[in-house]
Amino acid sequence: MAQFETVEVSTDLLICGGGMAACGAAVEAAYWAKKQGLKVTMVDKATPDRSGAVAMGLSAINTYMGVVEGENTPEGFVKYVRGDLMGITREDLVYDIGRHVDGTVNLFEKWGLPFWRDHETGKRVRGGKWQIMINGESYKVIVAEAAKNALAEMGDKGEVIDRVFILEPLLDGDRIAGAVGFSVRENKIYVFKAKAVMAAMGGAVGVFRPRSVGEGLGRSWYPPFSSGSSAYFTIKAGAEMTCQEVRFIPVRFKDGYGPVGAWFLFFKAKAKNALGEDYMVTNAAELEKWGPYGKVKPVPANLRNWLGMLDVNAGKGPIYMHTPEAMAAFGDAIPDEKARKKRMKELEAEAWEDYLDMTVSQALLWAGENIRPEDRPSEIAGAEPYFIGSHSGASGAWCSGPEDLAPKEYFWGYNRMTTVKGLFAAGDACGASSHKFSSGSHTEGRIAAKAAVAFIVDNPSEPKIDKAQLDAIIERINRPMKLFEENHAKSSDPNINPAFMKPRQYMHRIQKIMDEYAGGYSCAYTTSAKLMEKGLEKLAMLKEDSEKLAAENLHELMRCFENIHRTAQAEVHIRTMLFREETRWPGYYFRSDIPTIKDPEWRVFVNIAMDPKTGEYSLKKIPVIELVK
Ligand code: SFD
Ligand code: AMP
Repeated sequence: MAQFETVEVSTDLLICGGGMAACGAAVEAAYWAKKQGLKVTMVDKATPDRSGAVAMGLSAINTYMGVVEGENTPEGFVKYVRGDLMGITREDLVYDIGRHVDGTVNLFEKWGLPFWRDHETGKRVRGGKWQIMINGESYKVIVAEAAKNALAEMGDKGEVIDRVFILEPLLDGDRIAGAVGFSVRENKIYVFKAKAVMAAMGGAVGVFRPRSVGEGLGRSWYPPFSSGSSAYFTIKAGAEMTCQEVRFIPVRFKDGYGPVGAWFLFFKAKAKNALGEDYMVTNAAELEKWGPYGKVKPVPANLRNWLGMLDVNAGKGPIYMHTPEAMAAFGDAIPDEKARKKRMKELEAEAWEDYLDMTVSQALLWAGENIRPEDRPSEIAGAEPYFIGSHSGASGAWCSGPEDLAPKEYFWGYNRMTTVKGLFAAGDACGASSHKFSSGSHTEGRIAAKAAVAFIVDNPSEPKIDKAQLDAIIERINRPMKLFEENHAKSSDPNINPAFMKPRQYMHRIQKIMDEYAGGYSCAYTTSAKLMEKGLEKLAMLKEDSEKLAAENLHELMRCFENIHRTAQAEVHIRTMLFREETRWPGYYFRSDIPTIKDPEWRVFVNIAMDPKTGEYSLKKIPVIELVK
């Protein structure tokens, strides 16, 4: 068996991930670290040019205030996010994004990202109140280039390491000391020693059974390579986690997973049931049941889902996005025949570009199913659950807020530092501040990096590495390939063996458990205490069996540990849903044993932490403090 070489990297700030938040962190850290003579290292399991959620590009920037233009304010943003999350959000964190995000968006344009501009006014074209339209196929390439340039300008104090999968945190008592990872291309284990570490490894996909199975397996809305590493890393370090029950169920164009935002907001399309009824109108009375949040405008994303689901459950599905109607309405408003035809052609191009910029598979599916959006409506459906702190979910680490805004309960020294000293989180990794999206995640990376550099300046001592902990991790990395090597000859098919389990088999098992016991799409996102207790029992057995994961090559080795990362996310999710004795986000999940919202009793955050020494979980309620009236 090939031996792993151990490579040691000493740095000051270690940025784990190469996505939107990590690229923001790199740009900002380079600026502050240069002044202090500090080193910054960014490590991505892929390569930042095309890694993470923006790999395929995007067609809109979903968070742009337009403060200078007088369009929105950070206060308005806080009210919007609070409403959308049914009252549960960290207003200090959300406000902090709101007041800084426009500066980040301006940088994107300076770096070369093409924005849609109104021909007459020259203004950026709004997709919706908070969204602006971009020609964003190369969005990530542009953002990554700026990050790499910033680090390159630091000379030997700045480095980007590609294709290294970050596996485990290293701790020195209650302080972070670095991380261990392995190359997915070479037999190398990387030991990173750092004074501060940023977790920016995205969200979690593939925890639940996806709708796309069989030949469609791997197709998902959020990237399949976001496998819960941020959650695992922060949980394993002992950080307090928040909102782990708040999964996101995106309604998407069915099977291609094309996002719906541009259709609802820019094209002003309506979604209707198979009888042609607008469920947002016919089911509006249901909103009364969900307290003050049913009256919020726009209707919270989970309640929009819920109203649609009621029709599907009543046998009125499928639900269709009425693209032809919406496109025709644009044309009808133009009396001149020539101008109307020209506008219709533009609209057709915009409809296709929306997906060619962001979700190519949707454009392929339209082509494959002979769908012209101007002629035929498309089916939409709720997808499998995702864990994504930057979008309309909220799961992530519990982080300190900004000094000038955060109440004392939410402040412990450094902005976006987790409850572990020196460990920071941004983007999907940072919880309770939803609706950051791509621009807000980059902004949060910048905020966190600035604070991380300040932490390093205040805490310049080298953390100590615990040799026993490191040796155990290295042994763990070696095990799956060793297991394969020693046992594969016991059967003729390398995937079926009495001595081991391949990562794909493990993945199917965790997805089945989560789907059936924790409210996956095939159970209409419905669960109950008894189901969740059973699910936890099965997860415990799965965790035992994870010792039998085997890998034939480095790629499968990564798959093994991706699954182990997903399992940590799965466990905190079930435990937190079980703890919260209400149904607060119908349309995301529904507790059939406690089917109502309980305000104000449960208008609280639920935080969960694992003790790294014992592996025991503890949960607690934390008050929601309203800052914006
Ligand atoms: O339409 C490891 N998002 C949208 N944001 C917008 O602003 N506009 C949109 O139009 C958006 N839409 C959308 C979006 C995403 C996707 C997939 C689609 C459509 C189809 C959301 C944003 O993309 C999202 O909010 C941010 O990208 C989040 O940023 P961040 O940094 O938290 O996550 P990332 O960009 O996915 O990066 C993660 C990085 O971590 C790496 N990584 N590296 C080392 N070791 C490990 N173990 C690692 N695990 C992961 C990844 O490689 C990556 O570099 S719409 O639907 O609303
Ligand atoms: P999506 O494509 O669903 O991810 O949505 C993109 C953006 O539009 C996000 O900011 C959503 O919250 C928002 N959005 C999507 N659909 C609607 C809707 N029907 N009403 C208001 N906002 C929406």
